[in-house]
Amino acid sequence: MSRTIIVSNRLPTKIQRTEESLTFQPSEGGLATGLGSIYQQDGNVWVGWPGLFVEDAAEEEYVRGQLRHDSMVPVFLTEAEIRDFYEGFSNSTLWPTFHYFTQYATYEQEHWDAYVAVNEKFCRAVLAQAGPEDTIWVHDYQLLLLPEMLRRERPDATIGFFLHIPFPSYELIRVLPWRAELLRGMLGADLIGFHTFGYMRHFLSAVQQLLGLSSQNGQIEVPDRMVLVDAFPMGIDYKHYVRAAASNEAKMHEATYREALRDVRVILSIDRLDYSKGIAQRLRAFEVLLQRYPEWREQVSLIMVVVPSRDQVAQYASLKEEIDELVGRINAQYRTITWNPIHYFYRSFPLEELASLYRLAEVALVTPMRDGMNLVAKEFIASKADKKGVLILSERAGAARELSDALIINPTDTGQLAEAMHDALVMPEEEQVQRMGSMQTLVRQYNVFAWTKLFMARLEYSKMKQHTMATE
Ligand code: GDG
Repeated sequence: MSRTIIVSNRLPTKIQRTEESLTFQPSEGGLATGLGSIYQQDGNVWVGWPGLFVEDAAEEEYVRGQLRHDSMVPVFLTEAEIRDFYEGFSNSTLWPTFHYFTQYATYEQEHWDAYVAVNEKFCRAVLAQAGPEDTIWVHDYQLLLLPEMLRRERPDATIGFFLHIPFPSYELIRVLPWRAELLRGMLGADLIGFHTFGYMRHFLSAVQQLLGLSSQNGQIEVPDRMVLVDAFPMGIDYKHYVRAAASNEAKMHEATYREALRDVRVILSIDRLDYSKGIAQRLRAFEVLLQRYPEWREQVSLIMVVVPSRDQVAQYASLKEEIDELVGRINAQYRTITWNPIHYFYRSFPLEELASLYRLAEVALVTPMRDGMNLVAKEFIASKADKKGVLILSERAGAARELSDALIINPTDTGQLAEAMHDALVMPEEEQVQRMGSMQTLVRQYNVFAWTKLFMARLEYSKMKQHTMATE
């Protein structure tokens, strides 16, 4: 019987080290939920890094044993690999390049060498699990070389690859010293998926210009095989967010916050700390709103949740300082004894508290400079049972391709963003309900389970097509 092996940099689990022991908790990420229905059945497994440095062989054995019960197989990284592969090549070379921040990208031979070595390590771990008939689904930018490495060892395997971040224009890809190797690595797959057709087009153009391989209808002919390329916009577990928002716990938190905020109207933003998310620009736009429309002072507050992330990488530490300073300055300038313009949280919240913030907010600000998809936008939509609320969405988030009933803005245009906030605050209820209703229909239907099913079906189809071509 054929099995499915999911491979991603991080396993869908959170392991924390306390003084006496390690604690294991399932992670709530969208990918974990979406693929949960696959990897925990029929002997399927998920291969990935458990997210922490494991000290010795005994501890490795213990972690391996614990994860085995939940169909997970760990790939352990050394401290040098965490530094050079993860913080280095993945987060200081690929992440900035793919998000159009080339000024932050570094090009270090040592980081590249570690990237190759860790992809090989993942390859060995997958091969130890996978038989020749198995389906392997590789995820994201940390593992771009893996499809080809697997293909070399298992020429007949069914291999899918999905990129969760944008695929940028050829002009950015061509800057990378290892651009051809990276593209060839991806082409080891039978099916390559992106969130949008735009990313897919950029990929096809890069493959054409850098490898000289042309494509027709999203099919690339490589020696001996066809590679299929397509767009699969990722969704969320819709019902999960509806339920969380309807829970008593979320309602209780909401009531407490409303009382504390004295019924001030709420604009909300939630992101990981990242320069791609446009957090500083958003703060400047909120300041413009308070300058241009003084009537909103003491009437509106911005609740801004920033989840700590990658603080070992230099740009993230300086972005944190910039945000701290901006929040401090704006609050000091505009606050009154009874009103705080910005409520800024640098930490993460449990799901029910997050849901209570989605309930509380009249306006959600999702304004990244670049974002593969952005799931927060979809979660806000799912949480609005009464359909009241307005989403302000950056034209450069993948989600903007689907959510055209949001107020779509250019995040670098602080004036336009401030106007959109004003428009959202004065939008008639009827219009809010109409816009939110049509976005809910879409997000409910194209949920994460539909996404998984579609990708797997397309992967099976691409393999079938290859067999037919080979026997013709
Ligand atoms: C990458 C791509 C693409 C956030 N704060 C808390 C919390 N979260 C959860 C959100 C959401 C998730 O984290 C963030 O997902 P995003 O999609 O917004 O962004 P990335 O983490 O950058 O993800 C992105 C995604 O991959 C999927 O392909 O959409 O473009 O960059 O689910 O709810 N969850 C909890 N507490 C928090 O404080 N519990």
